[in-house]
Amino acid sequence: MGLITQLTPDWEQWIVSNIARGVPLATLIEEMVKKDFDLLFATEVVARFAPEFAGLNLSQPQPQYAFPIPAGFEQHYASYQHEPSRIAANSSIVVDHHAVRVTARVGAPDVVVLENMLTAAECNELIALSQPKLKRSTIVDHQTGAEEVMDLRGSFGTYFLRSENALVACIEKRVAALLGVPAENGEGIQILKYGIGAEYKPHYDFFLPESPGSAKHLEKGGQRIATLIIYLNDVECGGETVFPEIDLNVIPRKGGAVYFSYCDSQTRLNRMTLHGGTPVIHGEKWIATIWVRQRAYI
Ligand code: PD2
Ligand code: ZN
Repeated sequence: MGLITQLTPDWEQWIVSNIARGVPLATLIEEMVKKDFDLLFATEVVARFAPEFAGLNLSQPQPQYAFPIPAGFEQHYASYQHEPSRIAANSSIVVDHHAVRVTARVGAPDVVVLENMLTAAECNELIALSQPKLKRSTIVDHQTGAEEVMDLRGSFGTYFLRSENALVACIEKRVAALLGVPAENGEGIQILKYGIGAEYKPHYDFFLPESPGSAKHLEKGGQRIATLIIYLNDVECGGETVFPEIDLNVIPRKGGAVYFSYCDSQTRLNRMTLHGGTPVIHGEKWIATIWVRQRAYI
């Protein structure tokens, strides 16, 4: 028997009422697939009733992404100056005997999409080393600076100390050479694993100057200036890194990466770098993130 690709009124009612009850959309799709619905069809119909899902509409500016600049903090944002990208203009950049390919760029903000940042074997090894250490991810509360488990992230993560092992040291050296920034300015590599339905709602990676909780984080190494997100596997559907202000979605590709910078040399911040991770619809998503600071992060 073929998979179901038609919706009866009672199924339609079931989807609408469960969305209204707040059931995670990925759970609805999973239930439908268990009842022999075609996965893509189930994803499409759920997205039809909740179009913000599946990355379908995430590139459109959404009301919840509006983060007005609080009075008194305009100077941190308004005068942001674009500076030349840290990543060379070449299409292929050889760093430490390893060729990283550049596949796309956005000029302002400075966003660069890369291929072959890591080899497949390096991705596999990072996953294998991380798997036993995974814990529910936390997020920094901007008011208090404390790390808390929040629904905003819905992922599991772990991290490596700088130079924790030979592979980590090799990756840090490669990233430092690619960006022309000392390896000690990087925070330790963070690993995240997202299962079906897990997402990372749009946010900034820099510490908001107006948030009381930021001071504690700025003491060590200063502001974050740039992020490198490395994809450790291919994701069958979903799990894209989305930049809603510039209508850009980056598709995870094993070994590929997206780099973006958001803090100029005068510590002014670029709010166009709002970004998030769309829900994983099918498969799982593994990433390694390196956040780069203004100074040594010791
Ligand atoms: O997993 C992602 O695509 C993602 C999206 C937004 C990761 C991060 N932010 C991050 O690690 O900061
Ligand atoms: Zn982020």
